[in-house]
Amino acid sequence: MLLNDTIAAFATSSASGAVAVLRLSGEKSLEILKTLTRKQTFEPRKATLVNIYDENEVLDKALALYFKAPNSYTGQDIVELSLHASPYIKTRVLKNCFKLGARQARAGEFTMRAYLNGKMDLAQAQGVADIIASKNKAAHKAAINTLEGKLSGELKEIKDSLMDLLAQVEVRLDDTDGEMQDLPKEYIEQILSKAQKHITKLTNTFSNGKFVKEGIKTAIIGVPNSGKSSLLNALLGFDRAIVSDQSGTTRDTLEAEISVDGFNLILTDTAGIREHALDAAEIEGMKRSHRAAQQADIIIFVHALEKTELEDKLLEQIKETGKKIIEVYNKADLFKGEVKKNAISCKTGQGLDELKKEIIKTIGLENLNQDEVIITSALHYQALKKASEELDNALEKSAELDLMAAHLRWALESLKELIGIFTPEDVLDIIFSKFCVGK
Ligand SMILES: Nc1nc2c(ncn2[C@@H]2O[C@H](COP(=O)(O)OP(=O)(O)OP(=O)(O)O)[C@@H](O)[C@H]2O)c(=O)[nH]1
Ligand SMILES: [Mg+2]
Repeated sequence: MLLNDTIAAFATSSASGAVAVLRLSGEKSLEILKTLTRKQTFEPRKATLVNIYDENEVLDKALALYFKAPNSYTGQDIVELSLHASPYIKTRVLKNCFKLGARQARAGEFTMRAYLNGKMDLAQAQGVADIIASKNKAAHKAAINTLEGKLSGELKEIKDSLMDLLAQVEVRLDDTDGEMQDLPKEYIEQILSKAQKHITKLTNTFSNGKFVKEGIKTAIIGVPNSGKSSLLNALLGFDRAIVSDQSGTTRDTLEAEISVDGFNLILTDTAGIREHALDAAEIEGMKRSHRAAQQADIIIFVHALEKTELEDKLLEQIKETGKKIIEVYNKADLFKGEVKKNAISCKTGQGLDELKKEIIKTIGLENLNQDEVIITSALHYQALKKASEELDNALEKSAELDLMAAHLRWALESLKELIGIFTPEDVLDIIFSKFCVGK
């Protein structure tokens, strides 16, 4: 990991737009800016309108911003150029930066530098990636909390209490003359249990965190013609899937996303499942329906108007997946007489708002406190789980000080890895490669 070279990349997407922001970080940034603009002085943090030159030609009129180290995102000298977003201008300016000694930044390299220079810890760096990726209110809130250091704060609190305990244990292990007073077993256990509880509180949020970050996979399953595609369309608010009165209309699975109460639902419409398929394509379609059910977080089982033996059989099969299932009775507009529970009509929209609420409730997100820290990263979850296991071991050995200390050290290592005090380089690479280039 070279911190010394100067890196360059566009921080804005390559899709069309009016402005493209080119970002440089490293020692040569200011020199490169001066050469590109033929201007000798730049006041830090002050936007300046400049000409960008290439050979003797004015290539663009741009806005230049210079951040002087260490007061920048990466902690190094940073230059940001807002260029006109012509692919032609962008390529020429970037090439010139390379000619002047910069190199292409790798994915996440700016944030990695920010982390390595102590501008943020690893948990916060993850927050940066999450906030860029956030597609809905809940994911955004969780990312902001992480970015602002709420998760880091909680981790630090746990870490500090355990470090303190470890220090007290270690002096006693070194004290071969037995001059120090023993640490009461209850005291050790109390500290370990408290940390353990705190970690468990965090890991418990991960089941929800996954839904917050990735959305809730919702498969729509049922026999042919029950109105699955109609339901997808009705929830989406437009005609995405083909609907017809013929059985076996849908063959391929079809995905569409909607937002409910700030959460993302990833809806999958599937082929109706029946015993005798018309052709090979329908057989393959039905296979995919079963697969969609297997992969879903929750299943909406759409009952047909007439309950048949086949339908009962299918429902039993679907129940075997062990997934959460919401049964709905579609075409309520055609029902006469008593109103069934979970009656919906894709035609009139009856019951659809209730269905959306039911999904959020069944998944367990209804009472999610979005102000609290939520673990959304699998890496964070694994590190916390490992720390938790080691604390369990430490608690078990609380009477044997040296063994207890060993487990405590391992628990601390996991926590430190999470915050990034002690993180192997390959792990860093994995984390930062998930970023976009230019961040
Ligand atoms: N009256 C009424 N008709 C509906 C309703 N929902 C769907 N239909 C009709 O039911 C028929 C089947 O609808 P689809 O949405 O294609 O059913 P599907 O479950 O996707 O069917 P396959 O793709 O063949 O498995 C169509 O003629 C729809 O217009 C409803 O709420 N009320
Ligand atoms: Mg269909």
